[in-house]
Amino acid sequence: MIHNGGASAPIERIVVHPEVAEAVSAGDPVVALESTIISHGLPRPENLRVAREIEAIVRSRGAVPATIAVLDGTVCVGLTDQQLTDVATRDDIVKASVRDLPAVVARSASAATTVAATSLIARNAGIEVFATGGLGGVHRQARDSWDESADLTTLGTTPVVVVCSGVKSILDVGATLERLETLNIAVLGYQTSKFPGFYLTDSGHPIDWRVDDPAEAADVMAAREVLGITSAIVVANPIPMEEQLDPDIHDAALTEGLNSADARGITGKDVTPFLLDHFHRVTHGASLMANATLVVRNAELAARIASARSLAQRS
Ligand code: PSU
Ligand code: MN
Repeated sequence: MIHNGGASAPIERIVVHPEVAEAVSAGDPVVALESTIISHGLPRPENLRVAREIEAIVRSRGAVPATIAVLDGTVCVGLTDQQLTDVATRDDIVKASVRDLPAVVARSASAATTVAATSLIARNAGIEVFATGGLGGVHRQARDSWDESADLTTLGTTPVVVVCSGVKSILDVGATLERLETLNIAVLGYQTSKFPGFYLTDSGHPIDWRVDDPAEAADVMAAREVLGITSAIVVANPIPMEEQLDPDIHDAALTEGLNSADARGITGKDVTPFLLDHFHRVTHGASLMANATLVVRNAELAARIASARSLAQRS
């Protein structure tokens, strides 16, 4: 808690929703959820519908959802429905990675948190399991642009489990897998030995480790703790083949999107939202449907892993 200039009422800088705080202290399952996918990853009005659906599926699997965002300078861990609506509809929500958080809070601004910022805040609040769509990673022109998401370096030092459908297919997937190795971030395929390709079931890259149920993922979490390892574990959960985006449509949209980003001089943190928006427009909603499907499925699996972990810690 920080006092506002000494004179006026104190401002809470971090507020954990009471339901989340209670679950964390009781050792009950909690799943952290990111907010950039709501504000910058999905178009309105579907973004709010999907955000609510993600929370609902976490609850239906017996875990408490904790969507994380910064509203008017307060870091909120677990949102009310009004706050979730604010993230989805307000025009003043910026995209915040870890480095942006201090400025956002100090200015009393509002922000959606990326995978990096969400995992850091979640871990500080005692939440171990986190669900998203696809991680950030190494961009295709990184050799020249040096554009690599802070999701990677943050996960290298943050002991969470991130359930995702691999990394966004707009990225250089092979290079990102190499960086995950360098940063000591474990990658476990969920019922697969192939690294998922976000909108696509298979990115074409193999992975070394596979788990077949939530209890196996919880075993790996327990072993990580015993070993004193403090990097993240990625649980890669592919979208089912029947629900993936048509690979030809995907490849055409990607080529066009990368050219268009280049032609317009889109750089830095605008690249990812620009490319995702491009996909949603040119595929006439097919990529949106795939994105919504995979993120809801990831939230469901995260809730099951959080439950398995909670059970294992009690026995
Ligand atoms: N996954 C999605 N949609 C998204 C993102 C991930 O399905 O919008 C967001 C995440 O918040 C991720 C961010 O952390 O994109 C990565 O952005 P950048 O490449 O600028 O680090
Ligand atoms: Mn970037």
